[in-house]
Amino acid sequence: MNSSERENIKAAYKATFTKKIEEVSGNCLADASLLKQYQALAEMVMESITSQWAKTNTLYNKNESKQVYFFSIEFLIGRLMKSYLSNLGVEELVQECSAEMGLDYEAILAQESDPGLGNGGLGRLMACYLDSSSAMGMPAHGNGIRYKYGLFEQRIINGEQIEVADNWLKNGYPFEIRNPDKSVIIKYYGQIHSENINGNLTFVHENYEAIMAVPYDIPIKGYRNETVNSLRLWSAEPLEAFDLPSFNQGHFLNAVRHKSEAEAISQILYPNDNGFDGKLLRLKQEYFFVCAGIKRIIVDFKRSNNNSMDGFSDKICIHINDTHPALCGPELMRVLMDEEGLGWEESWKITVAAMSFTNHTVLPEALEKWPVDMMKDLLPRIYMIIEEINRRFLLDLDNEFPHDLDRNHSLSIIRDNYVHMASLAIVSSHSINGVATLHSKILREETFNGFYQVFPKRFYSVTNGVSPRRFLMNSNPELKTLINDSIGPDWDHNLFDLKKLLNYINDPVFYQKFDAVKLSNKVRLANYMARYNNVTVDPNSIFDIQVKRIHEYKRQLLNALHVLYLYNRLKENPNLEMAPRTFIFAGKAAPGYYYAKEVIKLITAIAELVNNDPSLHDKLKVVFLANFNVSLAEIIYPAANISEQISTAGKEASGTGNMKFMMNGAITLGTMDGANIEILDAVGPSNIVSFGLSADEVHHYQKYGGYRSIDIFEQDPRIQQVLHQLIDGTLGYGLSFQAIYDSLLLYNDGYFVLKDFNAYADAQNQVDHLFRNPTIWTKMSISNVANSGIFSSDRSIADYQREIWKII
Ligand code: 26W
Repeated sequence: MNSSERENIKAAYKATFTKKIEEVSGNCLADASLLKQYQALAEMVMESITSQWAKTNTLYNKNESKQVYFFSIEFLIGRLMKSYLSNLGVEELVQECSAEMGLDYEAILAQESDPGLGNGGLGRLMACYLDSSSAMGMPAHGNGIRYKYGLFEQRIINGEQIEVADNWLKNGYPFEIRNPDKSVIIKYYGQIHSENINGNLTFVHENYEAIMAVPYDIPIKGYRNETVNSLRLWSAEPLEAFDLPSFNQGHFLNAVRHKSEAEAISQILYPNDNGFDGKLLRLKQEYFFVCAGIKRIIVDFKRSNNNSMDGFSDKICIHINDTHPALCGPELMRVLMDEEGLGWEESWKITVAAMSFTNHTVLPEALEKWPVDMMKDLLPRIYMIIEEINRRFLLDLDNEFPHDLDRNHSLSIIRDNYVHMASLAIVSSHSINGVATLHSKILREETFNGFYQVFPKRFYSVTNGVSPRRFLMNSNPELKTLINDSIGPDWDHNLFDLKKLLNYINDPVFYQKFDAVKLSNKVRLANYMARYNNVTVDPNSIFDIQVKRIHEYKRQLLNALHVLYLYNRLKENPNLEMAPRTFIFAGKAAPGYYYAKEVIKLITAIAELVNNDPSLHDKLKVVFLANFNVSLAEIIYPAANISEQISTAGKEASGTGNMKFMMNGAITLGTMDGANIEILDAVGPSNIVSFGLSADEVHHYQKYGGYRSIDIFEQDPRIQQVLHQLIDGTLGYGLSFQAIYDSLLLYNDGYFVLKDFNAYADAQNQVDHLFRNPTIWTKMSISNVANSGIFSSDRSIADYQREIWKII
């Protein structure tokens, strides 16, 4: 495009935008609020996407290519405007025009609410996979729930977490289209009768309670290509809003009761990450989006397939993201048999061929199991089908391993009066995979070993990945520009090309530019902390960052105890030689997770102690940033020097924050857990700092005993001092962290915090030494960016295509 063409386009953009402002606000541009400016821009974006969207759908409706559907109870998509603009290739243009019109581009973008429709890793992974599928021109769609309230907003008041409802829809949401014509009726409760109709045994569902699932579709626009896939989120509504007879009889509350009961199903996201609580409403949610999603897939498939189900599993992949959508198996069976009239054998073949399952956690407390009575009551036909799936599976088992009662019992989908959802997912899928090499190994050898012996060929591994567009190009534009200027722009289509940066690994000029980018990102975060936390930090200090959900296994406690230890060292020796450090934490605790909330309190108490002690001469600062979400994450990762990935080995399935940090040049300080192991493989041992027990060692202690935390306590005066400080008033008058203290000593430190303390302190010391040699540090940092290509979610999607969905 030459410059006069560009000027024409800019003039057209400005005119359209000005007109749009009038349309959405009834005001002229000069009087339009930021919110209206954002809404006008959003409408323009939707207008430029929808025709491509329609074209993509027409193509898909021809039924030529295989379609993947991600069923997930969470999609943590984050703000979309920047992605849309950049994927359309118009971001610079919009930025320039905004500036010329005197508008604040960043402030306009900040008007968008951040849809928190997920808790953490699992939900964010789905968003990255949708982003990558579209970028790669692959037909893949999301199917989930349109929660009216997403994950709570976290405020920190007096050092404690306070939860506030997340009303993300309060100003409307411009990127969704409501499609009531595609609604699906969902049936709960009631009884099942079998009838003989024309010689066929037919199941009839009676006296059920029906509600309506209404889809809202969000376009997922590919990066600079023609593909626009869909994220379909279902909202629950009553069949009829108002019960007129009740109203007329004066029963006003009754008249609307049904409405609020129906709406309750998509009202709120359960705020638990890695912890199962078997609430009826959650089971309703799970069936809700499964039933609605499967129905639409079948309707669309048949319409483009001469009204026949032939070839269904050659054209449709139903991918279940952890066990929350595991009812896809029995639901597909139900539709195939009861509605499409197929027999069991044929339906089962289709179901297993269509379904694949990814597991995301090995924590036993997260594995879903539903009480038989609850399932039977709420979903009578589904329960019948699960019983039959199980009966046939146990028969097969008995043929293969005769009289092996223990095995039969431990693999039974229904056992001890519960329906075990992982077992259901495994039996009804053709593939099961973990999310990192170590995690997949643990699934095969421990968690699902029994199933592995029965179905060895069903087990795969696909290491997670993250979107390089969201977590590098869009959130770290200065680094993007530096990379473009150095190796050219083509790495945007193949992140492995970042390896070309290794050509600069000894180039002092490049070092300077690279360091300047990091510093600029740190200044941005420092400004944020000054504004929201009222803490002044030195942007030249080491930004040592741990951001993720607060959980015992993630061991924020290990980090916090070490900060306290460092504080003690500095108090003892104010001249201690060390690079100044800023320890930054962020993350939400599940509202009912007392212990995790105590950890937040502990961190904020340590921050209070450390930040207000002038004798430390600003060598140490501690900040807890409230309300960690995708938008905040985008500011944090680019500013990090150290990425804390310190879970008890064997517990973190993969981790994806670790990859986002690495892509932005942070050095991983980590245990040999999850994808940290693969980060080590990618960067080499000299570009990572690792420490601590291995997963095998942890496993050994857990199985055979032999670890006594009290022994470590007794032998190590540093640990004694730090643990006493938890309860002796050091951390604030009247503040005592007795529960944490007890977990470490009385209950033998289940997550090996004290066991790993020494190794962690040594590793932190090593970090200090490395950082004080800027040449070595910058080299390490560049190596991390250069070798992060393998952690692009484009690579993960390519792996799924090849191994799991067998596309191309
Ligand atoms: C039923 C309660 C519940 C809710 C969410 C149980 C389990 C979950 C998820 C499976 C937990 C989760 O988010 N797991 C994370 O998944 C990421 C993506 O694969 C991994 O990177 C993280 O290591 C894993 O903790």
